[in-house]
Amino acid sequence: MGYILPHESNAHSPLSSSDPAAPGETALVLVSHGNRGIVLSPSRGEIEVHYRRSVGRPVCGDAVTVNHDAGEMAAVESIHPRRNSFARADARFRQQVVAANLDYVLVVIAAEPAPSRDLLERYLVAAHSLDIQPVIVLNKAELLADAAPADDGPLARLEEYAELGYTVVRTSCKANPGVAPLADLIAGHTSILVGQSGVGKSSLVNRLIPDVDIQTGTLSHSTGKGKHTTTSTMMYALPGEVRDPGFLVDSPGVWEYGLWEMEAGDLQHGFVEFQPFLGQCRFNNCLHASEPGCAVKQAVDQGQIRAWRYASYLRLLEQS
Ligand SMILES: Nc1nc2c(ncn2[C@@H]2O[C@H](COP(=O)(O)OP(=O)(O)O)[C@@H](O)[C@H]2O)c(=O)[nH]1
Ligand SMILES: [Mg+2]
Ligand SMILES: [Zn+2]
Repeated sequence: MGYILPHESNAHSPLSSSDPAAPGETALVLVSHGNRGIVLSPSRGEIEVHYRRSVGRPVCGDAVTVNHDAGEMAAVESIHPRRNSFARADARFRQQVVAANLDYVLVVIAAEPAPSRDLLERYLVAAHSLDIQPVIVLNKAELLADAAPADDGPLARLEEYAELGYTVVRTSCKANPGVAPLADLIAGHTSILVGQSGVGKSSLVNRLIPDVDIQTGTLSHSTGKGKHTTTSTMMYALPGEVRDPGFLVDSPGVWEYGLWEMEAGDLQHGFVEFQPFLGQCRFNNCLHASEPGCAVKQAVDQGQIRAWRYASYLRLLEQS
């Protein structure tokens, strides 16, 4: 394979300057379990690697330095600094990193199962706090084609999310409009699919990646188990441009609801329309709840911030 790694296509890329046969080659982690994984090596394609004990735990999307002369199996010597990372909450609500160096968090929602209240806000806040651009994907779009939803949940507010500046993409794995608009958006980028179980994330992967079974087979043949498993977070290469195809991370089943507890102070940065008003409150540690002289609350009263977004903020604040 002739892939180059995402974001390393420029002249000062570590790849362009390195001898492909040299021990210290930069490779991209596609799947990682325990102390092993599969990386995409510019010189050797997809190869199994183990991690030196000192290295820590690479995740999909990590750029790592691989030593091909380390013995039977190539060894990861180091993890390059991460541009960002996506995390889920573990059982104690602590952040656990599952993928790194992402361009987009694709937050998938659908009419069925209907999104729970504040789910979309929670994902948007998470993406902002992790410094990754969120994209709202309405899958099963054909189910909403003729009937606008009666409720006041996110499905009825997609236009307003677009007005707030979010990219909203409609897809269907069963009918029009298909997945082409999403394919165009994510080509050449690295993205992760998140959202409730049943909204169609795996169906989107199957539509977006024609050889997904082959890639899954290769990636599953890792870590000594060698069996076809879809229980791990995996990074797939998108079709198209061989030199810079883009990648898509799917995270089967495990962490679809699990967002970590957010800091009260982080929350406000996840609401894009609050930003012009932050720093203008009477108290510099204002959480914009019931404090006097709150510029955010005043903006709500004057119609510059939507009341339903502010209400969602207050609910998330209460839960934080
Ligand atoms: N009507 C409709 N059903 C879909 C669509 N995409 C996926 N599904 C169905 O939704 C169910 C859950 O899909 P799946 O991809 O497993 O969701 P995941 O849990 O998010 O990975 C399956 O029965 C799919 O066939 C769509 O665009 N329209
Ligand atoms: Mg799935
Ligand atoms: Zn305030």
